[in-house]
Amino acid sequence: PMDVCPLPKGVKLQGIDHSLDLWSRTDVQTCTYWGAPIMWDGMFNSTVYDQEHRGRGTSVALTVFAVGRYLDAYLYDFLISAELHFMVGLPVTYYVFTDVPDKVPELKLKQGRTLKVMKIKRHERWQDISMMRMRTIADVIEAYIQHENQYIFCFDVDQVFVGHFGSEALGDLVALMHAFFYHRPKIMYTYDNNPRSTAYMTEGDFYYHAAVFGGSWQRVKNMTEACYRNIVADKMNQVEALWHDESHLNKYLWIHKPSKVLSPEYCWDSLIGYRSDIHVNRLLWAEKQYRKLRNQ
Ligand code: 2GW
Ligand code: MN
Repeated sequence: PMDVCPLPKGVKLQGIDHSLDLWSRTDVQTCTYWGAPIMWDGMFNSTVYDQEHRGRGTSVALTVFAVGRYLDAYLYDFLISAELHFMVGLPVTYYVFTDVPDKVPELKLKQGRTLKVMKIKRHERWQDISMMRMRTIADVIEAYIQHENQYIFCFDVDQVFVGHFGSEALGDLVALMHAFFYHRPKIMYTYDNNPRSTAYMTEGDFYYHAAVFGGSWQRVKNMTEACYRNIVADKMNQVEALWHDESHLNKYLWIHKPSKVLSPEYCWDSLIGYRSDIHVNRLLWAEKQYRKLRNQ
């Protein structure tokens, strides 16, 4: 309901008074052609969103996977930084999925925030570790989240919050513009290019990054189930999409348009360097430790 494009000052839409919003970005695309806002810094007043969500009693689930060495490498910094910046002021339930539950660091969380550790089995291939998240997310929504949280956000673990990532990012179905591709011509998007894969696509809207997606539990359940079904269908045909779960996510979001798109300010890679349209960093890619982590 709050997924609306910039409105004239003073207009109230579904309970949200957007007259406090600044809507001041003219250097970037702020709205998709199907009417979803693209959230850039300077477009919104986060206090308005916080007030609305606190009034509604919104609570948010966060899922993150830390399997094998990724736990030691990334999980602590991810969680500590989420406490400082992710949905501050709202109740948050962290779901940490790992094969080594004993290694999850004990953290003192802020009031209203809880952490649940879920043991999962470790897949042989890293591609499967990544892809099977879709199934696990759908399952945990079914088992727990649907009864406890209205919204869910799903994250890669190899990143660190460095700035406000708040309730303005909540919406029915939320996807993130990939930092590498948002300013590039569509011809460079790395959609799956194999007609035998269910993720195959020849045109799209944006290249979305699978490191961050979210929405209402209903919409995210539908999306993760559909992606998982397609991943299984591909396995039956002995094909694998070019960028694994990310390819399936992009295909789904081409057919089912997101109701809100996050700018790359919501997941930036410092290695890209300075860009004048990136006004703030909210989440940053952690340094890749491929040599240490991928050759085990
Ligand atoms: C992944 C690759 C190679 C070796 C290990 C792993 C690995 C991943 C692992 O050992 N343990 C683990 O918990 N993971 C989880 O999968 C972790 O949450 C991690 O953030 C996520 C995705 O793997 P990652 O971050 O190494 O892959 P990226 O940053 O290249 O991810 C993009 O592409 C992926 C598909 O290839 C996914 O779509 C991901 O969401 C994208 O950001
Ligand atoms: Mn990652």
